[in-house]
Amino acid sequence: MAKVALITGITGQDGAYLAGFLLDKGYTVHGVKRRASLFNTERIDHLYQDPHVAERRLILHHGDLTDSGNLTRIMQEVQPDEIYNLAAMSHVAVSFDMPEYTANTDGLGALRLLEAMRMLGLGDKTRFYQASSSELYGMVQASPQTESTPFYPRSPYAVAKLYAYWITVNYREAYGMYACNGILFNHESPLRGETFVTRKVTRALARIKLGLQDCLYLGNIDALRDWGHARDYVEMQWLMLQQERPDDFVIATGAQHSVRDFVDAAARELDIELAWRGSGVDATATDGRGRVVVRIDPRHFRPTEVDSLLGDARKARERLGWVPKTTFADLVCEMVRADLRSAERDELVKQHGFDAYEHNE
Ligand code: NDP
Ligand code: GDR
Repeated sequence: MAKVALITGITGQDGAYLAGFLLDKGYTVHGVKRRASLFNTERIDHLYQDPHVAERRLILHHGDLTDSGNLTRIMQEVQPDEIYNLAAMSHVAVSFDMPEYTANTDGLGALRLLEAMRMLGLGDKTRFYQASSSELYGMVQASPQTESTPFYPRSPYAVAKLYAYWITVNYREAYGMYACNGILFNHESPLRGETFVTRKVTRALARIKLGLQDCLYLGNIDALRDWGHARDYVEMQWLMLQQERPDDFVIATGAQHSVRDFVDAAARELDIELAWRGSGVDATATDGRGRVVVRIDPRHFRPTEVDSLLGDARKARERLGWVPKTTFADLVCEMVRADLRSAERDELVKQHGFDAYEHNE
């Protein structure tokens, strides 16, 4: 019998990679997608199967992490072997604008799923993965961070994820459920949302290269992150649910770069010669022709920042056989190439007299 997985957040970056990965493994995949006024399945359209086709292996359900009844009904209908809770209001900066909604979705959402599992008596059958985050470490207490480094969340997003982390541990300990936290450090890809810093950079620089955009506005370019590839990380999400006993794991590359390093690496891929001047809010970067192509916009600074994250994934390496396959350089290259291609498409559209709208944060 094929295994059945239920993925919340299937329309997001990780959801798309994980759905593809599980379908390749022979799973039947059910996904929860939000109702939107436009189609919102762009990332999984290549996996989409016409609902009129019999024997479908990818099935989407309308739902929302804020709606307990809806989640319980979907779970009852699907009877999943594995649940991957990837849905979240995942933007740290936006969580300062929407703290209550973030708590409801990212914190209570996990509880709603766990409680539905318990009420439906799925505790013995179903395994649960919670998308926990390196943002839990926030103001870091030790470096590099491991599973035992104390948490100090620095945003409404991270505080909500802290609740989700502990409620997952609590349901595991209280009810013997197979429930795991993956404490994943930043992971990126061409499918990354356009307002996260890496994708914002690769997209903007590709457009600047083709003359579709003048300038990239950033916030704290000195922030340090441990960036990996989403494709590698979803495999670990799956592996965590294939172990004999449930446990929590850090997933990270163990290499750290600043936002400024990322900008430089992306510029190099595009043969843009960047020259930086100044620091902090006064930093700018010019291209080979002396045009200012990167500026700082104080709007992008957060009320409380996470300055530096670096993961130590030794436990995952030893127990799950974790080896990140994609290097930082390969990640940047793949993202730049994908964004250059879509900028070329926009350029073509513009040349033919159609509007190519610019979303420049
Ligand atoms: P994305 O922002 O790309 O995807 C989030 C998904 O959640 C989307 O499918 C979104 O739907 C859905 N969603 C948002 N709010 C709700 C809601 N109220 N009800 C149901 N669905 C909702 O995130 P990623 O794929 O990058 O990340 C996946 C998970 O991993 C998230 O929980 C994130 O917080 C966590 N994480 C991510 C890391 C990273 O570096 N990417 C690192 C550590 C943790 P829609 O498409 O309609 O917006
Ligand atoms: P992060 O990712 O907050 O780490 O959360 P993001 O890419 O948003 O920021 C990384 C760092 O870059 C700095 N930065 C900017 N960030 C954005 N978005 N836009 C800018 O213009 C900009 N300029 C500088 C930020 O201040 C920050 O220090 C991501 C999300 O995927 C979370 O859901 C996940 O839990 C964590 O990664 C691990």
